[in-house]
Amino acid sequence: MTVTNDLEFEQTLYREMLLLRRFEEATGDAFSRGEIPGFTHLYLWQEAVAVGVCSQLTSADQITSTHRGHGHALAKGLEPRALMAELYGRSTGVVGGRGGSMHLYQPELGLLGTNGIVASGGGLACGAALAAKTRGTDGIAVTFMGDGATDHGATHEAMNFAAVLELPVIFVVENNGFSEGTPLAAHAARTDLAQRAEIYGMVGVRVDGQDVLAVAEATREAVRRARKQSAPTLIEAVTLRKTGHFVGDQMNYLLPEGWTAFGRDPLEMSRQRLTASGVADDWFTHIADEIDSVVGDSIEFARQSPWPDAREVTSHLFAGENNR
Ligand SMILES: Cc1ncc(C[n+]2csc(CCOP(=O)(O)OP(=O)(O)O)c2C)c(N)n1
Ligand SMILES: [Mg+2]
Repeated sequence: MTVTNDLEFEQTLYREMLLLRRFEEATGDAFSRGEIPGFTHLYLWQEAVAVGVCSQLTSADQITSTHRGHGHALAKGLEPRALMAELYGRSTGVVGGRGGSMHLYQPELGLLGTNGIVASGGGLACGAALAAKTRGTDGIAVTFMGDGATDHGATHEAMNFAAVLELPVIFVVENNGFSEGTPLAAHAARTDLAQRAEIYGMVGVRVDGQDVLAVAEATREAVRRARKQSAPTLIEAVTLRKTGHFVGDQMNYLLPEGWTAFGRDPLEMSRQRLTASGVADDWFTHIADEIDSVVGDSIEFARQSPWPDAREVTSHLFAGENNR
């Protein structure tokens, strides 16, 4: 059986994508109200990538993520309350309110960190994959990165390293066409990023990043290759950035010809397919109500949670010295 003919499976993915969508919409609103400090990048309209990829992983498989990482964290199983409280800087957040949006860690879920340093995740994923291979587990590692990260030297090193050491790593490039205000064609002469895999000696596939089943299917194959053959794969998921680079981005830069922020909505695509397969409107209403209450609850939880204790500001800095 392939992943593309299982109705219940797609319903699960739809629900998950809706959670990511509503969570990010609520995050954007809370940020605009001044309730969330710092800086935040939303994962709107890229939901099919995180959800499709993570649907093929176990909690023993590690992922590394980016500055745009809330969706990856949720798709890997992070509790909405623990994420929202972290964004609010509260002690009940996943890392006690110390990390915020770009430093979300929960290794027992396989969440090896969102990360504000562009292109830093590839090397970390290689490390996790090397550890799994050395220990003889069948764990694998996935690194999510943007198109911008593909032209950073650290990504080249990581891909070469994974290929030459035959590591069970999947490089997922979310090609949303932009690196901040720079369109891909302004920093890459060849914009078909999957073809780069060939020079490293690994398999590269380009997939429709708005189609959650297509992403899941490509990942299933890459996971098989990683687990059974200990071979890396590069998946380029073609997607789009629905909004500005960060919440508050005025987008007063030159948009490339043909750019439209109103491309294909992964949720709508999935909904149409489910409807055609006989899923009734009631089901969608029920799921939306359920998700709205989960997200609303996460906001209330975050608001009511205490701030971290200032006396613990130096905790977790040194191994074994957590109470300094
Ligand atoms: C090493 C490094 N260089 C520059 C930046 C500033 N920066 C933050 S996000 C970003 C754009 C990344 O684009 P992409 O990888 O395509 O991800 P997207 O924002 O599209 O998801 C840049 C240049 C950074 N955080 N780290
Ligand atoms: Mg990008």
